[in-house]
Amino acid sequence: MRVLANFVDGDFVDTGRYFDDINPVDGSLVARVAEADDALVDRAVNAARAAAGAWARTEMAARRRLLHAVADGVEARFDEFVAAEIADTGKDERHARTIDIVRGIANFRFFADLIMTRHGESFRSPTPDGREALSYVVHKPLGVVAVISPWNLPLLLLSWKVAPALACGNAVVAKPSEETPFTATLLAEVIQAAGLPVGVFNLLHGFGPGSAGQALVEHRGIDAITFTGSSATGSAIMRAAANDVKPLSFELGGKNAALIFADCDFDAAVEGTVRSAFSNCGQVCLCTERVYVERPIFERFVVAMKARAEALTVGRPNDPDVAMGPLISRAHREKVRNYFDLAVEEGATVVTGGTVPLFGDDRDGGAFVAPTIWTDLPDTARCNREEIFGPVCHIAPFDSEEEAVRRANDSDYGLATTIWTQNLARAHRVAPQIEAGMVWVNSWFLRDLRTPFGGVKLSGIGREGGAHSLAFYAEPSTICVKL
Ligand code: NAD
Ligand code: 6OD
Repeated sequence: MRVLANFVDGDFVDTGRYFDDINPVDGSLVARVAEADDALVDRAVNAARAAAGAWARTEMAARRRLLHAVADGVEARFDEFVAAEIADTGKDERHARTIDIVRGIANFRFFADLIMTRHGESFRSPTPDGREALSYVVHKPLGVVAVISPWNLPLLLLSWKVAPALACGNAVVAKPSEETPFTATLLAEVIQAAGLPVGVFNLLHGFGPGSAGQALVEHRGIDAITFTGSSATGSAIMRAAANDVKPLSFELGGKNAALIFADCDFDAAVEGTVRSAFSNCGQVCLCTERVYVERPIFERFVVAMKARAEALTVGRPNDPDVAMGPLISRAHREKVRNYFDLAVEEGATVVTGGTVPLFGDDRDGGAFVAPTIWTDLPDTARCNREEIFGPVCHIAPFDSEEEAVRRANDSDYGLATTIWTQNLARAHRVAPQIEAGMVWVNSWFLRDLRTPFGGVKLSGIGREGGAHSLAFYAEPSTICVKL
């Protein structure tokens, strides 16, 4: 059985204490994972501290070359990365091939090149004694950055933070989700082979509370924390970071709305909403869980969504007909099933789904659920307010633009909203009124890596992407010279 080891100070470290990496397709064991203890967390942070200074002084062009070498290394082992991501998550192969691993590579290339474009500021100003001062700004890496990532898009979201942190000259200690340690370990192999200096990148395996996650965020040797995951974990990390007032960047949960206006391209809106609700088994922070449809097309929209959801094939990731794999784990499926029960208690009409499919083979040991659509819940229902993070959406009618905006914004979260309309004036009028970090019009999950990404309210703190990432992973320092 494969053992996934930690990567600390340039070496792979097997601690001899293991947890299981489980395949959610059938419950089989993918690998045993060596859990980092407090001593190893300490070693990793110290290794990163020892390496940080030289890495910060390394020529930007050399850092760029090394990050491209990492991208080359992932590309060279592309199929292995795809297989590892699928083994850990059960996600459909098309998703892993065209989104997860491709974006993992793109993240390294994008930030490798972007760092070369960073430019400074300078100002000349008169001094009180009639001379002049030149003020200019230098950008300093933060030092050692802790990267904590979730399981839904494992390599994509890990590299989204590791790449800019390294590009800016920081050393990194990363902890991927305990559910998805595989591609992170392959990435450590690639980074070692690419020749990054020892200690610049370290990888720890483990859980959150009482394990490597908590030990890492509480460690005094960490200079900043960048985290993607649930809002509840974000709160816990914020408390841990408070004593040392550590800089934080948080990409957290969502309860995202879609606004479907009667003047939309109907088929495109249905297709887009099926994608935004059920992609990756509904386990993307940007997934739509609340759908508001203008009343004249409401009934037709529900009927079309039901037909499309029921046509989605649920099953094995490598079956080309399969559109949806399992949830990440049996434990997560229990959470989603509890919402199935709660929705009925709260008065939902179950349009489709709300069930666990039975296959009559080894997949019954997995974590599958059927794509699920509800109607008739009030906006105050817990199923309409809490992030479920499964292939589930509620569809409700609305009567006016003002009402649509008000109900979209009536949420503790504010990550993403989609608007479907062919009236561009309406799109431009509505979009800026939406309380979310991202609004898509007639589309979903189109990403330009230069744009700011993040959320408002419970959905996060700060923005990453393009210049916003460079702003988080380095600190400007002003130097003023009297001339
Ligand atoms: P999670 O919060 O349970 O775990 C995320 C990571 O944090 C894991 O590595 C976990 O081990 C670690 N962790 C947990 N408790 C910790 C603690 N006390 N201290 C330090 N580390 C700790 O999230 P998840 O279940 O892995 O991911 C799903 C959640 O992530 C959803 O809420 C989803 O919306 C959110 N998410 C948000 C974005 C975004 O960009 N906004 C992207 C992906 C996922
Ligand atoms: O595309 C990205 O950069 C990004 N951070 C996506 C997040 C998806 C959430 O599951």
